Amino acid sequence: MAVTTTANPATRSTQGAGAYLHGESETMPREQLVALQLARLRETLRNAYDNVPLHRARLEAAGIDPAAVASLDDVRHLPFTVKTDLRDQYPFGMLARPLGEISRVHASSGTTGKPTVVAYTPSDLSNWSDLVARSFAAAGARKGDVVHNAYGYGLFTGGLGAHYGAERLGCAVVPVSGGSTERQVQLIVDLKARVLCATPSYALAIAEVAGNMGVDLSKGPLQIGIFGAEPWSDAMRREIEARLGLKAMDIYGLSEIMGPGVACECEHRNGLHGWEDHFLFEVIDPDSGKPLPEGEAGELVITTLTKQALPMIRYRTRDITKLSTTRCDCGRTHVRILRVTGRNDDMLIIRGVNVYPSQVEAVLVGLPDVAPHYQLVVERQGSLDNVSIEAEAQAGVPESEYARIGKQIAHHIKSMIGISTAVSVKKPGEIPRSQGKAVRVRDLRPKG
Ligand code: DLL
Repeated sequence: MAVTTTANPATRSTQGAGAYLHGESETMPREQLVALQLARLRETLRNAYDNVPLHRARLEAAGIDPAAVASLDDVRHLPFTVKTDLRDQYPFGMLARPLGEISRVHASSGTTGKPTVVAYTPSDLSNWSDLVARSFAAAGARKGDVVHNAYGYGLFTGGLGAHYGAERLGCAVVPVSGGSTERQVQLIVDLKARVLCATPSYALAIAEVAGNMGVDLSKGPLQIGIFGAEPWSDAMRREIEARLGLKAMDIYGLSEIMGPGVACECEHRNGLHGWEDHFLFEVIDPDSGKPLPEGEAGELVITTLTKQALPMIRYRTRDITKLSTTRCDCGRTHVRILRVTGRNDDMLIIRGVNVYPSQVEAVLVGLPDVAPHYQLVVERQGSLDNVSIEAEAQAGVPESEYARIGKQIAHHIKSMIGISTAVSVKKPGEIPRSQGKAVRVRDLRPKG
């Protein structure tokens, strides 16, 4: 692949931070946005009903006539779609368009069984690029920026999704993907990347390798990080910002709905603007399935409004968050999705207390002598599950200190999260580093 390196700071756009790319859509009055959503919802239901047997059967069973949906409140009566539906319909059973109209396929690996396959028409790909470009602009990227894209290229939506979105914005993309981290450091410096795209855990790995190479990236060209694809805490955000000398912005998305760019932070960073002209967002109680009022935490449910190839009706993301439609100072009217703290599937129950790995991260990162790398280890002991924490000492800390550091971490975990758990402190480099999504939980329980 050719790498374009023509960007020059002197030719950069002079727009201020947080400038809108699609001003009219991004600041549309909410009543207008709701009317647009209703019209597009009807089209989506028609597409799903006419072209996807599973959706038609579910809508009929629920007694819903797509043409009769009169208001957005009716959404609560529509059936849910879940990840296993895609697996059961593997590979193309949920497509609303014939393969002759499909131009790209992505897939998520899935830990067990078949992957989840998703597909896009040319119009879907174009909307996706627009939304990633809009997200990047909200995060502070500009035409003319060099964008170092370290999201994985391939079946994962991160690499190509960010790539075409950055191109659409007018950036010069360095399509480096994950891995060969020393080379990444060199490229960031030599090509003067202003924007770094990566998972937050890989961004940290890049900073660490740079340090080992004697390169201080905090004094380098990077100004903006567009990080997502996994949960990360504010403590991690501060750590990454200090090490890389950039402003770290959160981007959210999932392959079943599109990929990166479903939602993104603006310069105010008080939630991620979910692009409501293309998606309908709800939060439900994960146990009862009932919609929750704005501001209450629950499972995010998303309905696509413009997707042709893979219309999704009330897709249960398993991600836990809250919504807010209060006005954002940036002027965008689109709903804010508060940072996703974790997935329902990643929640551990430690001695009766529900814990997400990101809560442990928030305690660990920033403690003196402790490096920002960790794993939670789940084991079966008799009939009970036991969870312990593996943390890592910072370089230069004598091993004789490890026991004291472990006790200190256990103390903080107890006082901040309320659980007593064993902590072992590892030597620098012993916790595996990620090149994509970090593995935060090592599950050693017997399978099956
Ligand atoms: O991770 C798409 C993506 C790529 C998003 C690059 C952002 C940047 P999947 O592999 O299908 O797609 O995984 C989707 O990752 O349901 C969340 O659990 C998690 N996730 C994604 N972004 C965030 C985020 C991509 N900003 C799953 N914060 C989602 C927390 C996130 N979790």
